[in-house]
Amino acid sequence: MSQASGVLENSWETLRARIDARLEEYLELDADCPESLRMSMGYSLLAGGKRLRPVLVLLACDACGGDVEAALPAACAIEMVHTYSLIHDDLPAMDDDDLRRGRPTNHIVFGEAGAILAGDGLLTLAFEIVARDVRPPDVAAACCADLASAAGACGMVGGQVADLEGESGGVASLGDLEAIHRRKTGRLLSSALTLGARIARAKPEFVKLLGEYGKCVGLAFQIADDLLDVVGEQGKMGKGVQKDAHLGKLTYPSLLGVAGSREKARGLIAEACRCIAPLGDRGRRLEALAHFVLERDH
Ligand code: GRG
Repeated sequence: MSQASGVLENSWETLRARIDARLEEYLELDADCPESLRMSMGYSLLAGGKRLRPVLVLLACDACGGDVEAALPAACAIEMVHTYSLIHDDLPAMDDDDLRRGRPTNHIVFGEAGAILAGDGLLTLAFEIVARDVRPPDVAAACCADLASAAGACGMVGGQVADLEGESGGVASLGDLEAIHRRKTGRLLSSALTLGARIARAKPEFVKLLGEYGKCVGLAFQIADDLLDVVGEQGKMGKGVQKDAHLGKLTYPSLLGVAGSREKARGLIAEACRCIAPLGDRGRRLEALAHFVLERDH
């Protein structure tokens, strides 16, 4: 597709295969987990997806000189948190979607209670994995705090609440929109980078720089998501499109237009690349990934 995907193609597929294999292992829960719950968790978690956040964990760890194998538990954990958020976001009480990752949403198949509980199971399993499998214990504790803060009330959950409140007429400006997406999408994406850096035992200034890179890429990712809702194809996206305009949602294209949104996203990607310049050659794949976020078609 492009220069960016060329640099990434092999590593992305290889890393994704490792992530998928480990996710399957983590879902081999013991007999106390009801089969229906395991099925419902697996239905959404193992349904594909780009695996952007776990790939970022592994690339950040590698870019900081760490061992990718050691970062796999945290990579799987963040994908579980992300998948839980998608399951809950699709519920009738929230975005009320019936298509996700190219298949019927979790609540369509398992019912609302089944979907809520699958999300709860994934969220809690994520923290069990980080606490137990990330080593040494002080790094595990720092990673738990990082992930909880990104996913919680001042991060993704807070952003989701602000977004829902905005739907009833509260969101008016670009600043308001950014405040929502910085929390709803940006914090978890940024956490992927800082988790990887922490597991590599990177110096605090590098953890910070990677976190800044993540914030910029996270916002650019959201702008790309808004653009894909306008210009994307449902078949490639694996979910409904043109929904934002239909719901009258405030989005980047509705505020800045399609060209203005692309321009803003390009600026953010350039800023992200400046943040990781101190990594030199080790940061090349993160650089390529930042460009991919804007060029993606799904
Ligand atoms: C329910 C607490 C709670 C939070 C939901 C992230 C989120 C908050 C909702 C998702 C809504 C949405 C479509 C946001 C746009 C950005 C985004 C997170 C898209 C989906 O992520 P991808 O494209 O999906 O990485 P895949 O399926 O590839 O993993």
